[in-house]
Amino acid sequence: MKDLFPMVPRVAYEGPASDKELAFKYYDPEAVSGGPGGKTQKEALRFSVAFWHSMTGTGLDPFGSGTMQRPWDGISDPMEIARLRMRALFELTEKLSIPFFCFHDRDIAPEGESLRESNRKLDEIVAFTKELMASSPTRLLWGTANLFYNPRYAHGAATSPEPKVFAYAAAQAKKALEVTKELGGENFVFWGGREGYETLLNTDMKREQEDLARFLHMAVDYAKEIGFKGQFLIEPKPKEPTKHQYDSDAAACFGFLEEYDLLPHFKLNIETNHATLAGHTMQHELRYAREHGILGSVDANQGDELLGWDTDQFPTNLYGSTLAMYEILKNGGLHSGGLNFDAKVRRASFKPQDLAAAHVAGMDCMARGYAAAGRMIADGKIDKLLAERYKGWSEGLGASIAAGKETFASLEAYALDLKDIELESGRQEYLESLVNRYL
Ligand code: XUL
Ligand code: CO
Repeated sequence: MKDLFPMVPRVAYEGPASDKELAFKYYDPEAVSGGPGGKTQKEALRFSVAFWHSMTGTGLDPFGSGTMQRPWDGISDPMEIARLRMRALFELTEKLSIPFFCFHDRDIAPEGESLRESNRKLDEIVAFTKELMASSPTRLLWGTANLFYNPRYAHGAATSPEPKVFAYAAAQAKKALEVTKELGGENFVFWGGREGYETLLNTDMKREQEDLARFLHMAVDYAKEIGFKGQFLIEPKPKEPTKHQYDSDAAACFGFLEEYDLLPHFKLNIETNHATLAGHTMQHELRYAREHGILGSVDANQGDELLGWDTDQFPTNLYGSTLAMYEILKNGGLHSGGLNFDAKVRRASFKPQDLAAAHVAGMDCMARGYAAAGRMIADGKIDKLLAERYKGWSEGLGASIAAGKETFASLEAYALDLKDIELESGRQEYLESLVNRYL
């Protein structure tokens, strides 16, 4: 088949000294070096292209039209465009040694007049995708249903006050689950873009959350019925497009999953820019998820500290990627999850080369962070200092409190005449400079 991106070469690892834009300086797909675990970097990092940003996105923003130069420019048949986009996806993943991709149902095939017609178009593109997969190493990391774009979802999908919308969303998610299974997807994501509210004056919050939980239980039941073995993931985000989204951060998701008996079935897909919008660091969100056993996958991107919205930039911040990879390594990796570049090139980066360069930049940043986090863990200084900080809890009084042997009264008896409790320093500046040494 003719190349759709002839200007994008097969990208190879050339090492940190390389000056080439389209060469890997740190990501060495087949190399086992770079982090602990005996896996190749490709196996450990499990990179993925987000179909919606990289293939469907046009560069459109509220102030201007699309800018992207793509091989389907000037073509008017939406199904022909859909096939070209899918071919382009496989070309990009293969040239860049990216093992996975992710999609929403409506990214890969156009929506029809009815759900029946949309399903028919989707089936056609899924069959075409399967053909491409037969001769390609590219696999599906996750699929999802777009339950936010169409005007019918203006008040929410699973949380809409209109039951007909709930039914439509359920039918759409059912189909998305079927095609994800058909394409061998390893996970299935729910991002509640419209599952929230603009004002509580018109919102029955309790009812909406119950409806959302019911919807997710239906998904779990249907997966069982059709034998879909992939991992279900919820993607936290606090706001945008709604003012308040129910899945606002990892802790809110954990509480929700626990309350509605969904914890055995769901983990989280944590996105860097969503963490920032929630007022957390990515490390905080990953730490919370990992310590609660629900770290499933990552949407690897970054925001802009000066902008308060979801800019979805490719990750190039080494400090952030290192601390994220530190949590991921402590989680024993991402298992069936991966590092999905839920990121878009800037509107002014409109050439196909920019799309390749952006992925190269993101992969190099994450691979370098992976190596740095590996050094951090292997060196063990941070783990040792952390253990020392809490050592009081494994001896004497601390051990007794931790074992549940003490009460307010017994502690009062202990504390009444205590004087001069000696504290250790938190040593934050030293720890931060220690991290810089691993970078
Ligand atoms: C939106 C977002 C979505 C999800 C999938 O902010 O991150 O693209 O990743 O629906
Ligand atoms: Co995302």
